[in-house]
Amino acid sequence: MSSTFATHEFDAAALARTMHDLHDHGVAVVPGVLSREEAATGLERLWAAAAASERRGVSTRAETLDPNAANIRIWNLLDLDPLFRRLIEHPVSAAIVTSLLGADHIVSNFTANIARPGSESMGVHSDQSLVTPPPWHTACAINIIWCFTDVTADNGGTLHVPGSHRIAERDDVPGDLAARMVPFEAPAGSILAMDGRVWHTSGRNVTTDQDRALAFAFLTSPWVRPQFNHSAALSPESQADCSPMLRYRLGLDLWQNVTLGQP
Ligand SMILES: O=C(O)CCC(=O)C(=O)O
Repeated sequence: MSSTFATHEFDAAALARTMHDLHDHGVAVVPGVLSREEAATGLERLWAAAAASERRGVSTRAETLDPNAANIRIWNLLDLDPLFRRLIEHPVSAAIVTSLLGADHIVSNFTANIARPGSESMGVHSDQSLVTPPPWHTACAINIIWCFTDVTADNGGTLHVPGSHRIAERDDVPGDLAARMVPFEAPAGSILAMDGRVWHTSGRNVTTDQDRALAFAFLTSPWVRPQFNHSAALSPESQADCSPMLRYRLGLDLWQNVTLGQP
């Protein structure tokens, strides 16, 4: 994949449909944001990033998150490959996130989870509940989930509870959340936009021969503290490669009190 992507047809009507789904269900799938070839290249680069992370001494095994070693976690995508710096600024993603959170949204982190055969579900959570206290009446976080492989119920499609973005307090989380979960399914090249308030978990990969590779761009309102310290995480070379808008979203400049143009 080059640093630019094949043009994707995402007009005002497609954005309106996506925002309608996000509003009603808390999730929206947009197929074909990347071509299948671009997704395949993205998958190669993801594996290369995993190897580079291990070489740096940053383990791709998250023992506190995943029940076994079949999940490969890649934490610092934005520093590991320029492809991911381009992807986080993809116009389809930017249009959706700007519609939900506003033009001044920021990047909390961008990580990947490759669920290999035999992987099991992690704990159920909502991402917004990890970065802000309740009540969660409005969205201040969103995940743009990039599919580098086909994603199915069997290969570990993210399990989520449609409509759970309306849960405002921890006490309102239903006891039978697990029973209400449905898998997210989409062809390689799609994105899943998931409101940060949706309760979800990784699916179990019950196949014997299919990897499920997803990258999670987690974006928030500007007043939410990012989960990653991008100034520390990005090398000077990676920082120099960021556009002015990406520098703003990553908090790389000394002074944040800027007037933003529209992304
Ligand atoms: O891999 C998945 O399907 C979900 C991952 C997730 O929710 C997380 O890492 O917080």
